[in-house]
Amino acid sequence: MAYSVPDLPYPFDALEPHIDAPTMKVHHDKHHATYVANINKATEGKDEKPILDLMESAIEAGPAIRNNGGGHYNHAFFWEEMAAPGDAAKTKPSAQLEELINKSFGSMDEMKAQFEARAAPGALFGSGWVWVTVNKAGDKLLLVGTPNQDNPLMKGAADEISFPILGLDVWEHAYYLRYQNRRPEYVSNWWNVVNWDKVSENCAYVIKNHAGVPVQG
Ligand code: MN3
Repeated sequence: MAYSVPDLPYPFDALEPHIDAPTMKVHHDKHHATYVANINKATEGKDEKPILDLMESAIEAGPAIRNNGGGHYNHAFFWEEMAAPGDAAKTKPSAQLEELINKSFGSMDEMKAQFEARAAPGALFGSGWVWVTVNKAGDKLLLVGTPNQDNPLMKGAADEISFPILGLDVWEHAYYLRYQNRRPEYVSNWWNVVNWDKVSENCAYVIKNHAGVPVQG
């Protein structure tokens, strides 16, 4: 079974005006598809485990698995955590997630402010991702920035392995058509399309299973 690009759970234009349809189309159909084609090449003839299972040892497995396996996992995860602005606005953090946010950051507003600071070009130079993760003990949220297509599930990508519940792609291809160099504006607008029901589900999953969230494809 080869890896595949999962369908978006909404139309390409669903996230307008915060993320534009042409960006979504090229991001999903070209960028994500290229990672999938390349991870299939890198794992050809081998047993293709769920992509999640490749993450922990991806860095020691070498650049083909690290970059393309990470690229596939990260994008499959990213599509699922968003929803059309009207739908996203109806979602909210679960009691469990809200408690962890308050305990770890003080408040949702403070978490968002710290996230935006972490995603700023001065803090995360070049291409990468910013994540909200649950620590290994399952009792605290962390903010983690990773370069390129690394993620916090990979041993060696950050100080400690932790489990993403929310992640933002801050590669230029994720925002340049609409925002050009204005990455901070992309980041602050993106909150309007975050599906907190899905983030809450991710949070419950990682706390229950002490493992990363499985993805489609
Ligand atoms: Mn991307």
